[in-house]
Amino acid sequence: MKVLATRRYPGPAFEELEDVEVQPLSELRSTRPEIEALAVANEPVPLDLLPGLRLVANFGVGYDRLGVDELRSRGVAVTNTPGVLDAATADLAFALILATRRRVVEGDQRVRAGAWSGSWADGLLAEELTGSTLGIIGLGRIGRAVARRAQGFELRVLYTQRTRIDTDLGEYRELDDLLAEADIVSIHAPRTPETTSLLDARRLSLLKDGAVLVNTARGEIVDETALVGELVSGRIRAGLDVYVHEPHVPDELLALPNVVLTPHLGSATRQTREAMTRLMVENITAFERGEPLITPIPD
Ligand code: 8YV
Repeated sequence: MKVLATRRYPGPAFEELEDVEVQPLSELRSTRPEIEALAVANEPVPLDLLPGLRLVANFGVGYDRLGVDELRSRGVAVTNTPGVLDAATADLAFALILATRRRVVEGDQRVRAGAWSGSWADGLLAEELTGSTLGIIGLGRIGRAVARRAQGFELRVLYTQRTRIDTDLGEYRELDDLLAEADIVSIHAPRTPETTSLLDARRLSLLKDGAVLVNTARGEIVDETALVGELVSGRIRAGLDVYVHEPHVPDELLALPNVVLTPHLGSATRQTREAMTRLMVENITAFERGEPLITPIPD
């Protein structure tokens, strides 16, 4: 089966693909009817150029940019890589929670600028993390991994979720109540029509003064213009790994001390990326053998 991969995906499993061509989608110039499977990283799939496509194997758990409705209507199977990136993404959420809450980047910049002139007591006082309240939006696999880490920091955990679940990982709250009560809010929901702009200007205004918002999910879940307004005013703090128009980051954020910015690093550990490649390749080979897909996207 002829596979097109939009890049050489990391790790040894990629070498197991027998008939693979590596080419970014932006370089496809003509129709390629012989391509039956596409290995892709949440990029829009050009079905007009790939009329023979039967499988899209996504490198990543989120598949919001693939154009899934169109793929389904043409009978193209779609897989993703859930589970293997939960720990890495939860770890990054905590890195952002700690960095933002404890003003780590401001401290780093002060040292590098040669501006650390006072004593240990000279400013940069933060709010304590231990004992504070964490609100998790989306208690799926990644949200639960964040909740488990929160226990080690003695955080009180609130969560909100489309359907209320029975769990001892946190207390359920309606979204608006969670936003008003939490000291830190971390987003772990997929981007869907229901979650796009879920945190709009009204909901952002519910956050407490000095609250921390962390987003390692998708930029589109937050109204970015409203978020920029809240951050420019200095009312809240944020740790952001995702943006609406990646790799563009709103200019207004770049000089702000109350924001920590990372370039979509959620799954970016060697072990996790290699496991993502392995799961993607296993889905492709299962399809090729006519076996059930390992992780088809949910209906
Ligand atoms: C990927 C991600 O780096 O899995 C996801 O949903 O956002 C990241 O792990 C990105 O989607 C590229 O596939």
